[in-house]
Amino acid sequence: MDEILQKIFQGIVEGQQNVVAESVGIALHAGLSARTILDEGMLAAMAEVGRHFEEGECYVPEMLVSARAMKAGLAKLQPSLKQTDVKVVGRVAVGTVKGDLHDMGKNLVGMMLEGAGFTVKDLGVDVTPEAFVAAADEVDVIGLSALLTTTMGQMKNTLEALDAAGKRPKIKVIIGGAPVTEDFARSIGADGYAPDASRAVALAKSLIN
Ligand code: B12
Repeated sequence: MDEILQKIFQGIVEGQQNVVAESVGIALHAGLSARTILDEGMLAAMAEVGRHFEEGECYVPEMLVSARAMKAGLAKLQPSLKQTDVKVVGRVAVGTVKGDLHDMGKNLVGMMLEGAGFTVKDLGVDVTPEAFVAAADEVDVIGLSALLTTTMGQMKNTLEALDAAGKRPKIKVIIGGAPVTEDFARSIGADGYAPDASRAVALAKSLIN
């Protein structure tokens, strides 16, 4: 792996915010693409942190400092993920479902959608089905994120709340997050699933055209 990508990777694993922010700047300056930095440096590092946690080699506080370091890197990367002069192609509300506090996947999806010309309303984390329903009139697509197997059920609850409030089929609902699958999306009646942020953009575009 490129030396600077290795530094970003290690910086996230070790939770060194300044090292990560600085190294992302250096990598961009050296001409590495935002996508390479994101995929090979940052997302690979978060996956590694997840593996360490699963194997009992790190705990929640370490995951949190890694998450902060990742966010510092994302802030540096954000302008490069956005294209210039893109027209508004649609409106999306994104949020992490009730009971779930993981926000980086949701943030990344929001950033990439914005970069592709969508207007994005970020509803935050721990979002109740009622809050998604309240946002439904202002957008074309709602994006639900869940990182825990225990909160995936809230996606179904949110879809049911949107149905009960008569917001569908006008609103398209897309879902994602590490434990979520295409089959799960189909089983709860979501309009689509994407495994990552760039495919989330393609999916949102395909649903509003
Ligand atoms: C960082 C982290 C945390 C941080 C979160 C900080 C933050 N601000 O987000 C903190 C420390 C708070 C945390 C807490 C917990 N965590 Co945690 N966490 C992680 C970790 C290491 C990384 C997650 C991450 O940010 N990944 C990077 C992002 C960019 O990827 P992503 O979220 O998958 O998003 C991408 C796609 O999924 C997709 N996507 C995401 N959302 C959406 C939405 C739409 C609409 C679409 C289309 C696509 C899409 O696109 C994104 C970009 O490509 C994961 C491990 C892992 N491998 O996922 C564990 C992990 C998710 N956590 C886990 C656990 C168990 C917990 C805790 C319960 C631990 C505890 N005992 O307290 C708590 C739960 C707190 C809560 N109520 O939410 C487990 C979940 C196990 C399970 N099967 O349910 C994991 C898998 C770790 C593990 N291997 O055991 N965690």
